[in-house]
Amino acid sequence: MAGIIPSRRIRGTPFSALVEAAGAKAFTVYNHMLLASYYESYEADYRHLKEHVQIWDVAVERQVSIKGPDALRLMRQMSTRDMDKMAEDQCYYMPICDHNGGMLNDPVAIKIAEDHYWLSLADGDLLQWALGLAIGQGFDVEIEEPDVSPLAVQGPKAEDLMARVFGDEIRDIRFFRYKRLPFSDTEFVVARSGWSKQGGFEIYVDGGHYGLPLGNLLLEKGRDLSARVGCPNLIERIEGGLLSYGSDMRRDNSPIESGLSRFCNSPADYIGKREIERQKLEGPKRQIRSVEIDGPGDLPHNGAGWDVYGDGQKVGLIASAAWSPDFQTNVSIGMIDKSHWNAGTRIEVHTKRGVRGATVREKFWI
Ligand code: THG
Repeated sequence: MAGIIPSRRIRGTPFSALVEAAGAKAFTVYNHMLLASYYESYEADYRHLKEHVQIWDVAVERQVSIKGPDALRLMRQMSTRDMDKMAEDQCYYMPICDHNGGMLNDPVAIKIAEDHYWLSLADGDLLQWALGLAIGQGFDVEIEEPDVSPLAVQGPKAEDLMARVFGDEIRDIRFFRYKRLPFSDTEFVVARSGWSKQGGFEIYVDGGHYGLPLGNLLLEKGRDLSARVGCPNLIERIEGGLLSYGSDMRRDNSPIESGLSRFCNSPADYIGKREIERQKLEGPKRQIRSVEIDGPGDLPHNGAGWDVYGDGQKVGLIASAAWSPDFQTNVSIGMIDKSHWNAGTRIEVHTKRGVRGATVREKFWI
């Protein structure tokens, strides 16, 4: 495939020079910004991520900053989670839904202050939803996309590398909590989070000009740890059941269908609550499932997903699949109808190169 031309619409990031120097071989577009898909290959990147430490340009996780006297009020309206229980140093993974419970995004929210939140977005123009709600109801809040770009440090050696740059304080940061830590003449929000199951941190780089100095320092201090520039890895995130909004679920799916019921516990009258509570009681029609697709590992890539059939009927869609070197099978994430979602059910996956057998599983791989 030919290259992508960056422009004001398809933006580079503060770390783009690092990504290019490291030789990213393929890109996708996410929040109107470039995101590397792999460097050496999906499999080589995967092996390295599971053994060492990688530095990821995830600036595409753009922040929507919501600040002002009505910030908490707006967050209570948008979030399926209990905003009043959020600690001052906490991050929340949260579905945000329309009035029918259809998912609009699944950001990580960060509480910056009592009257200030960042929503670290998945792919989608959620700023416009927040702005519309605020303007339409006359809320006293400022809503903007600040110059804040997450840099993720992921892998089993992430903690050691981070300690060399930010000090041993980072070792005490709990999962989905953050500390403000000094860097150069400023400080950054540093959270224990990230879109892998290998452990690690996300640094919310506030000010694009700090991007390259920080990235280069991490690479330099991580040389003997085999630190490399990397990116979220398709195989590893499927093994871990980390969902990609826009692919695995979208506006026609509720958080209950997306397997995110445990994050729908707000006592507030948030948007979408009626349908979400109904589905919690009565159960959804379909739901996210871990699906193992029979080998070999040469599934053709397919932008639209693969239709799933059972007993001669269409019973679902698989949007993400890859060969797993560790589990020696095709790992995948499917949205499967209730009739066929029980663990052990055999289904058929229709690909451009023929039909493959597959089995619904109880859980993801890692
Ligand atoms: N980090 C930040 N922003 C993001 C992502 C991120 N924005 C886009 C995208 N990723 C949002 N989607 C997810 C999906 C899963 C998780 C985080 C963001 C995740 N889930 C944990 C899990 O499934 O193991 C559980 C989280 C919890 O228990 O609270 O981490 O990665 N900044």
